[in-house]
Amino acid sequence: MLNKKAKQLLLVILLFYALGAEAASANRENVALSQNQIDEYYATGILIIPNFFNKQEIEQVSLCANRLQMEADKLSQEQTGKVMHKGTQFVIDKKNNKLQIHRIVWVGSAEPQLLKLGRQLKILVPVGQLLGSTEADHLINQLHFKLPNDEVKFDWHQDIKNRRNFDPNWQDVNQKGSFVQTIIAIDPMTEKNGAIYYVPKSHTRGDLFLDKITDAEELKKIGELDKAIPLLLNPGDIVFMHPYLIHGSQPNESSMSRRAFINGFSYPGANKQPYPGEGSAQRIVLQ
Ligand SMILES: O=C(O)CCC(=O)C(=O)O
Repeated sequence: MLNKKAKQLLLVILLFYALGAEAASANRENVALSQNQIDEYYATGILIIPNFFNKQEIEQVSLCANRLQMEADKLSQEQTGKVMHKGTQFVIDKKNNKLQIHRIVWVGSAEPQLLKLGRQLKILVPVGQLLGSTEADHLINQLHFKLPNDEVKFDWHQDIKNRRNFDPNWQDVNQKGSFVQTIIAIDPMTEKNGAIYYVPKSHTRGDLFLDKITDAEELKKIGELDKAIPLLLNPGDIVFMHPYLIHGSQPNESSMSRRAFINGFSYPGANKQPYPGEGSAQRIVLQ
């Protein structure tokens, strides 16, 4: 038999766990997408939520990005191309003696705060809803820098191309693309500083193998690129993007940086290959 003190202690422990579980489920409810938002994502291929990261979170991402930019600059004095450093991959170049950062891959290894920020419940729960899964492989934890006049651009593509390039046996396991890309603006994204352009509803046309098209006119026709519109974002805004949505971006010809924090998650079993970066492509729980 338990004495009075032991019973009281047991009661306190039970209460503690009950309140904890309630708080956790309340959190999930607070951050879940509405059915309208899920419908919008599947109807247009894109869902934009303004002010998703608060000022403090954006400040944290920005400070990490500044440190990584300095690392990239230092590394580029010695070597260019794909450079592994502190478990993070720097894809860097020099053009007219100026640094070009094409991307910094798996940034959370060199800057662990970026992994934490990219794995917040408020990102994972919506991703779980869009994938229809309670687990995912965290494939992308990345920064894109478009520094003034650095000539960095991203050709028209569907993200499914990148998934196929990593794993030729990539499988659309959930029949809904099996991948969700999230893009958070660190700086304003405007038509002048190399905004991403996308073709609304293009995801409904499936994998168009745009990477196999070499003729610019044919690409324009097949991709229906004349329908493309700019993604205009403020710092902290997030975009959830379907893996078949056609998008790309032109160089930043303004005097203002255009940086973005990107996290991508795949449905379990879709990807079977490793990704660059220490700790990448891990299976994580989404709730
Ligand atoms: O940062 C950009 O301009 C392009 C981003 C992009 O194409 C992607 O995340 O797939």
